[in-house]
Amino acid sequence: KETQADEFLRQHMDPDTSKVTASYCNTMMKLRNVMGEPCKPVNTFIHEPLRDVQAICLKGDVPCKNTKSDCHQSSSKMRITDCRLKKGSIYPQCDYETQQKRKYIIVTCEGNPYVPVHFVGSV
Ligand code: UMF
Repeated sequence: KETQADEFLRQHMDPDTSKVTASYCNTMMKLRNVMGEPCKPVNTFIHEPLRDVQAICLKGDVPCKNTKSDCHQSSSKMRITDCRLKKGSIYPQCDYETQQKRKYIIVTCEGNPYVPVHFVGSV
């Protein structure tokens, strides 16, 4: 069974990609099997080394806006791609806009080792 940590890797990690094209999100959302029914509205991929993303859990505690337990914010901006569902897009034709950004990211972490399990957002 896929752990929450493995799910985070599948849905949010793409360290080896630096430049993305306009079709990146449509390709990746399918390839990583992120498209459920209904289409997932927003999903972010992170283009930084895994160790740097895992390190976020060890510092940078910030309050969570939702109910999730323990939020951590990166101390530096990270290269990310936000995939946003286009208006009017209906499952199974989930059509995504690809937006490359450099922002601080916020994750929740769990377990031992204490690793990222949810992507909360970017600021
Ligand atoms: N989410 C992102 O991927 N990026 C954002 O900037 C905001 C949200 O919050 C629910 C889901 O929205 C999260 O799922 C996250 F994937 C996505 O499985 P997760 O990571 O908790």
